[in-house]
Amino acid sequence: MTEVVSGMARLVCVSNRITLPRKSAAPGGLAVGVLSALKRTGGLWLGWGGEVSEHEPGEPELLVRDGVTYATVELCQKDFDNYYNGYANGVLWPLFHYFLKGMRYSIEQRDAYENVNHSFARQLLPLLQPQDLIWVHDYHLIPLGRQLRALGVRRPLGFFLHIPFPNIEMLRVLPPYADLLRDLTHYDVVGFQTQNDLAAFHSGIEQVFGAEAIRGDGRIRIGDRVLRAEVFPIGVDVNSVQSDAVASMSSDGVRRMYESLMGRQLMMGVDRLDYSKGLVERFSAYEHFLEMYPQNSGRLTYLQIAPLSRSDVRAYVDIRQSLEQAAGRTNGRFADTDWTPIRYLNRNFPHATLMGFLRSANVGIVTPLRDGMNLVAKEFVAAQNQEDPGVLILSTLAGAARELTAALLVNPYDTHAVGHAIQTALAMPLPERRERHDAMLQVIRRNDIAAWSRRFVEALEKADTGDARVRAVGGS
Ligand code: ADQ
Repeated sequence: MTEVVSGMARLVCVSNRITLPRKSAAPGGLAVGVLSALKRTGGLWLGWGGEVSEHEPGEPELLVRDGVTYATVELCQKDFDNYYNGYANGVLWPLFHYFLKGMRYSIEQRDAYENVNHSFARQLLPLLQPQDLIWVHDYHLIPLGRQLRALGVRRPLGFFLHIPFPNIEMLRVLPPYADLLRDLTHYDVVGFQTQNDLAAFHSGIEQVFGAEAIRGDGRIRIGDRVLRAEVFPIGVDVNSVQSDAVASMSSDGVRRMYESLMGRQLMMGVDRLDYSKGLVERFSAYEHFLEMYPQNSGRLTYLQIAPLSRSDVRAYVDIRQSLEQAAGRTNGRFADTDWTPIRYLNRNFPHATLMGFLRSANVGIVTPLRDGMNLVAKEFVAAQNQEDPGVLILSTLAGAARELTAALLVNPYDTHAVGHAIQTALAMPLPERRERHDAMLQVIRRNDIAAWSRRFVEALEKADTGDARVRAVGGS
């Protein structure tokens, strides 16, 4: 068990969803990140439990485990439709990932977003203690900081965006884009995954508040408020991924998968079923690969794990259909009586089993069309056998490409180039694989999950000592 670091301040994390202990972990990078931050420091985690309730939300339900208090709030059907599926996942998610085609804006949804944020703030308020540092996560809860301030909260408030931040020319498509930027300035610390995202945020701040708002030292001043906007690349727990991967190699699930390969090489992808993950393009790249390099026929199995997510949103129904067709077409065209080129599975696995699958893979394929970071890329690197590592094919449009420059970097839209990269990966000699892997392992160790949460919490602590406060003059 992780040792809980005790200190003066208590960490309070707020995110749309929470993952309760002992429930099978919902896939998603945010939950992985928040939980490891809280396991290190102890504290409170407030968020929606994932069930739609019949009535308006009452008081949050509390559960205490291993130094962490889980506060579960409820969402009714109307809010689930308008706030969660509507504004968060039908407007902000596509917009922030540059998919305007999938975006549908409506005032009702915008109002629901505001109301649910207000409800979160109202439910959090009685649970707060005088020494708390409050860390809000992701695009569902951008207005929460302003709402908490309006309710009188004066403690340091941080916000971390797990997904990309769009440049002002894209952001301006959103009718209330200026409000969204203003809301972000109510936090003391605003964190992004990459320099690109930070630069995009600056482009928005300049547009709304003028270039003089961004000071030479990187801080942002708006009226009497000062905030810090910085880059905090999220990472993984390298040692725990490694030990899970090694241990699960002898588990029933991983052994069965490995034996079923019958000595074939394995290429592996793990993504939530989401249009931003580039799965349709990836399937088509694999088809090109099989066309261009027929000598691989019967020699490589591509295992794609893609658990369903947000299946009530129209765009997700469409992407699912396209993928089923694409997998069916490739298998129909290239399969043999004893070989299926793509194994496509829409289900969850225990995290440790996934890590064992990744360790078994000769090639990890991570080709999102746009991604805040992408933890699977980092997990793939951490899970490898250092003596004989597999090769990572990584999209230049994933935040992780900023750090994992020793991967085989590809443009996910260039399906021929991705097909070639698969061949290059399969043929790569051991010394080159080791050199690339060593370089990537060093980076993910330096920027691991503990470093991410420690750096963010330190920035919040600085805000607490008055270094960068977003306080109204006279605030306590
Ligand atoms: P996601 O879009 O969910 O995260 P990602 O970063 O890849 O994407 O994280 C997914 C996590 O869920 C990984 O830890 C993975 O192992 C796990 N997972 C995926 N499929 C699973 C399955 N079938 N069973 C069990 N676990 C599974 C968002 C942003 C990313 C950002 C993260 C963290 O979209 O860009 O990296 O938050 O900030």
